[in-house]
Amino acid sequence: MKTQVAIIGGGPSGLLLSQLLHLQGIDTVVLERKTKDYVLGRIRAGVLEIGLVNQMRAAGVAERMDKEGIIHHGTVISYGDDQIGINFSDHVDATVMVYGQTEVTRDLYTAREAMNGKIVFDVEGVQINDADTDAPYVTYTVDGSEQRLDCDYVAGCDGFHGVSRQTIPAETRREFEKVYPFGWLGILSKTPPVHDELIYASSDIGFALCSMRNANLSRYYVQCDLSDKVENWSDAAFWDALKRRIPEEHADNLITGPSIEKSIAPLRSFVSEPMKWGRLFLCGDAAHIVPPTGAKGLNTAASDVHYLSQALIQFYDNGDQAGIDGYSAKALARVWKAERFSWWMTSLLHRFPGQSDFDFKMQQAEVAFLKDNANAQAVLAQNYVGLPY
Ligand code: FAS
Ligand code: PHB
Repeated sequence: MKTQVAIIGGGPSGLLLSQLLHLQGIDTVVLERKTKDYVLGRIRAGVLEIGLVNQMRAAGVAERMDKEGIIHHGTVISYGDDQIGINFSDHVDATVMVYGQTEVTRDLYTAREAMNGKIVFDVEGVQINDADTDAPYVTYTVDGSEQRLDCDYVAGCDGFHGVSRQTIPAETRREFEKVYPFGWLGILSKTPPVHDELIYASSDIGFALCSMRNANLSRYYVQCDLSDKVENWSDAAFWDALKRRIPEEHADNLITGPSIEKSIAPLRSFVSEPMKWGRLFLCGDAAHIVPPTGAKGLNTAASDVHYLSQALIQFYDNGDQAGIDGYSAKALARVWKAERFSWWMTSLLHRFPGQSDFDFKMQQAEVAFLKDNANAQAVLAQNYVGLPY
């Protein structure tokens, strides 16, 4: 089989890239290790920056998002008894859209299938070959038979545990990592959200986040130990921990219910440079990971896809290689700003095991400055709604 762009991974990065390239007449094949149902069963991001919203609209897959998504004009940061309302429009001319990553991925699959996009599920043993030559090809197995896909370029959209990043020689890669000494225990419940905006809460016993998917589907998180296991957390224990971490006025209004999904995500900051090696490009979690505190994971994958799709469209349109050659530097410039904001939000709002009294005072001073200073709030708003592409 031959294609112009082989895309490894059928998550949001791979699907959005495939859709944007298809609309410009560029042929792609998406190779996905799991089934579609498995991919759609993963509960992840919930907040879309305007950049991703606009890409969904440009990709022609925004109808349901624009109907069911919820526009948010601000968010709440609470620290102990203090609550700081960040009203985005006081600082930037932008909002965010609350619409689950699961729905983004579902909309992309629906569009790809409606346009007869070539997506191969349940692939095994994907290998990227000769990426450092002018004739790369991908080999894989599906239904027990070995396959070869010749292509012009390979987009590694296969997430943190994929094969693409490992295809770049270790001596070429520079990896940067910070692992946080805690995780997030998240639940999904068919209950009305506790507040009409997200609440990022920091308390003496740890962090909590009140988020949502729609008027009757809420997403909540509490900071948990790295050694914690989901089975150790009953729903009652989760709701109790959440109530004790969020402001009393919200805790009193919290409507609880059975969890329909419960999972623990570790928190790490990670970047692998470069994001291009020969004719292989890395996109999204294949190249970088952020702690979800700043809602930047999916959104930074989206900016990678923007830069890469524009570069490939430019090349196939007129042979201009500038975008392709400049992809890694351009993507990384924005990636590192998302890493910084996610690290800052995580450092500000979590209780670190063994945190020194001095570090605790620094956290309190940072919150006090945020509360009192409009410029500090503007910086948070600019980063939260999404820095320009
Ligand atoms: P993905 O990991 O989503 O997709 C990669 C795809 O490649 C997967 O479908 C995988 O099956 C496939 N694949 C892997 N190896 C392969 C191989 N060898 N061959 C073929 N296919 C292969 N971000 C937020 O903004 N907010 C959040 O709350 C949030 N929560 C998260 C919770 C968890 C547990 C995780 C892991 C991530 C979370 N993220 C969150 C980040 C997440 O949303 C990612 O940024 C987003 O999924 C990135 O999309 P992709 O780059 O497409 O990678
Ligand atoms: C979510 O709704 O899952 C969510 C929202 C904002 C975050 C992280 C997760 O920062």
